[in-house]
Amino acid sequence: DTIINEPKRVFRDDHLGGEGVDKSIRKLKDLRGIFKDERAFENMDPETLVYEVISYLPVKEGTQGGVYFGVTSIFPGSVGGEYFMTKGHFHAMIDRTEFYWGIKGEGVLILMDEQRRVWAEKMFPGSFHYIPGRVAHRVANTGKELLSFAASWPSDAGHNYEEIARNGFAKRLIDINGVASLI
Ligand code: PAN
Ligand code: ZN
Repeated sequence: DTIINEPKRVFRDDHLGGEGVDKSIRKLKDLRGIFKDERAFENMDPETLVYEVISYLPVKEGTQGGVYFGVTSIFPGSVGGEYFMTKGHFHAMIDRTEFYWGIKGEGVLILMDEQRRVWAEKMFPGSFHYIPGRVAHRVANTGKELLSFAASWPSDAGHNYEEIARNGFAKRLIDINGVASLI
């Protein structure tokens, strides 16, 4: 009635507490095969934390008409010059779209269509990104601090990781003399 409730909070130190909240972490050992330099990968601690995702999933996965929200935080680092990045995926329902927006730090959103054409957008606090359907998406942290971004996607989108696990993206984001280069 007259009570004004506390809202949910979205930042890393004070996340979205409560029901429907899922936290997943990805360590280097969970990302085997995604970086080009396998030798550099083998020489790093497999327990190194690469990113975490706090998701607010208010309805069951697969529900039509629902919407999900998540905050991804990618730590700074690289494997043989290739920046720490998310696995990347197409949506299982491939035509499902998504919004990303930058909260903290610096990065690059890498996009790839089904013809394997790749393009990219810079991410920074306040940057806004629309990911069309049929487009795979991955984010790399190009900065020296934590990169956090928010995402919102339909609850029936699902994730298809297999395609990217098998064939990767057609381009990689590599640090060349201190410059992030898509090659
Ligand atoms: C995001 C991603 C998140 C982690 O919430 O799932 O950034 O990336 P990976 O899922 O590729 O490991 C999203 O795109 N959801 O659809
Ligand atoms: Zn997605």
